[in-house]
Amino acid sequence: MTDDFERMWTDLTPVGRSAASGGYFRQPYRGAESELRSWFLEQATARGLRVESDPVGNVVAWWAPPGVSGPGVLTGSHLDSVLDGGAYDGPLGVVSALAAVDVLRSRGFVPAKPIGVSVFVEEEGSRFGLACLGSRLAAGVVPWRDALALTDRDGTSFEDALSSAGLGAGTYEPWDLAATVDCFVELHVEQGRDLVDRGAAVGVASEIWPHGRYRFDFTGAANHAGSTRMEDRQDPMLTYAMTALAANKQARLAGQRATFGRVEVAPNGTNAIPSRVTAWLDARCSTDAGLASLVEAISGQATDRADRDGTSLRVTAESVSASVAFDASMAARLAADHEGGDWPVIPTQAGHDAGILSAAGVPTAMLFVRNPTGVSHSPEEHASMPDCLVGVSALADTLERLAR
Ligand code: HGY
Ligand code: MN
Ligand code: MN
Repeated sequence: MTDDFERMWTDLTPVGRSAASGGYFRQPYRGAESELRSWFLEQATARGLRVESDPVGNVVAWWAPPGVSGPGVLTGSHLDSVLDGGAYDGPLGVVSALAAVDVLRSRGFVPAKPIGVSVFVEEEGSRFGLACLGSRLAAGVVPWRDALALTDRDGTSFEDALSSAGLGAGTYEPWDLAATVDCFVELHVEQGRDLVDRGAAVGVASEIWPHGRYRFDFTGAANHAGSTRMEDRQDPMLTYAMTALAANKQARLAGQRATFGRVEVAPNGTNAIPSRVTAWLDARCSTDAGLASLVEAISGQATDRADRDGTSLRVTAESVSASVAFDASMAARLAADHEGGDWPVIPTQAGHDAGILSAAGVPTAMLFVRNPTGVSHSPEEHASMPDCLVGVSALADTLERLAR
């Protein structure tokens, strides 16, 4: 199993990797991500798996031995990355799923239900702004027309991106999840330090924190950076800066998370007061009510500041994911009775396709693999090869339990 996994991992390592930062740029329907999808199809075909893909490029490679049919056990993750992201977030779940099928076959295990290895597109929402776009479409929770109208930073619509990738369709039929998926398990590198602090290589997810992405449009008055007295300005950069500080303070007070990681300034000149600043807030809380009140508090303080600065503000929710509590009995069952003791059952503040399928009523679980630093969404993201291999065996054991 080791060489299978290591060979596949070596295949992927250079794809979409920046020589400057060592980080990954694998945005959907662009070179690197399309290369990864072709690689996946080759791997599936080499294993004799039956490949099904939908009009947006979500794909499942099925292992269904003769006489085995009906709703299957789905396992997989995503191949797209955030901008300058890590190697493990997403691909670890896909490669581990292929390697786990190899392990089960080498054990002579014959599944009583089909086992499908899945790849959902645009999980990060790093190109079109809506997190888990592929799995949301598959689950039927985002209207097709709305998805087609999403645009990237260059103004390219999702519809145009699909057609230039040779994908797309007049209409999109959500998956018949009840008929095709018995349950879903996603293996993912942990994005945090819970496992490393517990000295555990593998964990099971209990929940996903609710989280959202909110666009803040600050509008002011362009003017000369030199001849305009400070008291005469309507400077949206000032309103934005105070908002970023307020968000940080509010999140600390409430023990939650708030991040402004993306800002666009117009006209972005060195010697001119900007006319507009657009910034995106990523907010995450332990409860849905907490998320609503954190965003409300930040928006309220931003509006008050705008009034003082003579600027204006519009806040638009672009991507909101409600809290997900995974099936507790399924999590407990999968975490129990392992050599070396039960796996810890832990929360995550990161969103996943597993959250979308769980919310759509599919019995769902997540396995986490230890991340020695906890760092993610960064070139520094890492998991040790021994821990990755432990993850493959853990996933194989889990699939065996689910597909028996
Ligand atoms: O942003 C997230 O929560 C996840 O990594 N997609
Ligand atoms: Mn991610
Ligand atoms: Mn991920």
